[in-house]
Amino acid sequence: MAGSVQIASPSGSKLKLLSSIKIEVNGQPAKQGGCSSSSAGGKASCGSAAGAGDLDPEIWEKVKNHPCYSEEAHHHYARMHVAVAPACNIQCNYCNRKYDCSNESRPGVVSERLTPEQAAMKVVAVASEIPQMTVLGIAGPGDPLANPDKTFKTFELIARQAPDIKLCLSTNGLALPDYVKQIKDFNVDHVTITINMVDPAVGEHIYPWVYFKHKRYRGRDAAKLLTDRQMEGLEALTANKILCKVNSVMIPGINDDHLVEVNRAVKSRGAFLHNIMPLISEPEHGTYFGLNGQRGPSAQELKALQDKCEGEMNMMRHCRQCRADAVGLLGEDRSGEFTTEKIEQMAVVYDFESRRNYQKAVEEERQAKVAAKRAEMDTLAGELSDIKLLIAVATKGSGKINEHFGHAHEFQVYEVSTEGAKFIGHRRVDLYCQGGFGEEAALETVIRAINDCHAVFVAKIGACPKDELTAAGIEPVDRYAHEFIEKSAIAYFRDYLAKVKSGEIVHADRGDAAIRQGAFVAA
Ligand code: CLF
Ligand code: SF4
Repeated sequence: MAGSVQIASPSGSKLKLLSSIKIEVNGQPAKQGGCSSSSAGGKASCGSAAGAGDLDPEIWEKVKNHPCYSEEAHHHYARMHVAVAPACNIQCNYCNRKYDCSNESRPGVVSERLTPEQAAMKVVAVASEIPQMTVLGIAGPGDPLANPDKTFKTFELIARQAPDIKLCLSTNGLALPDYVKQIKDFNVDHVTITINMVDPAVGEHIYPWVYFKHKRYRGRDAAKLLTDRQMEGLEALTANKILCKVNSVMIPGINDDHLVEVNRAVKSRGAFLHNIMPLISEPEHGTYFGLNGQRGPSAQELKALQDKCEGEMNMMRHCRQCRADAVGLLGEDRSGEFTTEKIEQMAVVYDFESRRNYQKAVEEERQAKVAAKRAEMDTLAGELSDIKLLIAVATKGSGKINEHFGHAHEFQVYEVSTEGAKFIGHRRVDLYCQGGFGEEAALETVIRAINDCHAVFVAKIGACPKDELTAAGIEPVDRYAHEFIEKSAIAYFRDYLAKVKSGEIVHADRGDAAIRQGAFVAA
């Protein structure tokens, strides 16, 4: 039936509703689930790559299936955004307000704006189609807290209609201190604040103005007001045991060195995770920075800063700079499948039982992945070497090497050493395979994007790209097709070390790689 929603309770009974906001499960209003009683702890001893054994159990409950707060989870679980918040209360020099908020989005993307009612319908539709979708975020297209009525109305509707979905919010922080109580009352237990500076002398080069309590502030006064409000908001959130992530945009020559100080400031106030993102500043996006030639960082500059900041508070390195209406795993974008028009034609069945069963199977696969990695690590025991390699991986998710070279929209990059395999980022690329043929120009961009890698792991690859990658010094590897990534990276590294020791190869570091500019285009 067009536009209808059915909800199947865990016991299997079903209710049929007509695009209605009032949804009941077994005759009772559905309640918000999630982990609202958990303690954030404000501890910096946990982070994005941490697993069940590394974290306080209450925090693990909060992050274990949140694709942004857990690197490990992002291979398996999806998020979606609803673009219900158009207005903004500040101006960032990397933002053109024709497009989505660049604090959580790639510049140059325009999302489909929704009312809270349309947004709730969309969430139920997506959750019924994508059982691994566990988190709903509001991240624009402006600032969610500059649109508080729409934002909280949306959360209220979703909490009622899809109570097993975690709620997430991203803000520039200016209005945050005024909404901490509401955030807590609505069980929003993950909040991101974009903090690019803690020194107004730096901030005045990033923010031309902020608008606060009916008054526009400019220059250093604007930056001072913003940083004071951000710190106040962060402290209030962590005091209320709400898990906080801090996003920072790395702007070479403006705040790149200063972000180490930002890292210290947010860590001391209890932030859980720090996500340093590269500035994307193409002139065609029409931002102040883009039009004035401000460059973004290279892949190695970004990694060096992330490495420098990595301490007790881990760094998020798997951010994809989503769009404000993103849907799917972080590396994919299925928003085109869920336009309002298409949703109105869908017969939606929201089945808790099948969602739960799907997620149970995901957990079993995760455990198998961890066991395989541990077993492979045992074979490296006693190895002493300073060598570190980067490996690019073509994957569709599930932590496996399961994508063809020519079909990859991005490559995930792992650093492997005697310490093990660690996810360090992703590189977005142009699709090599176009209508059955290899595209030469795309191959050049792929090589530029993974130029710092020694090998690329793929499920399959043709002879032509194989030769060109080899000529560029990047070894194409398809012998681990459909196996787990980290286990395979460790096995490759062990063989590599053996070849270095035997003199078969000479190890050499590789060069830098380019971060692809341009808007995020749906696959
Ligand atoms: Fe969305 Fe952000 Fe919540 Fe994630 S995104 S509101 S925390 S559910 Fe995630 Fe996207 Fe990066 Fe954001 S990958 S842009 S960090
Ligand atoms: Fe743009 Fe977001 Fe900055 Fe507002 S907070 S100006 S929407 S990047």
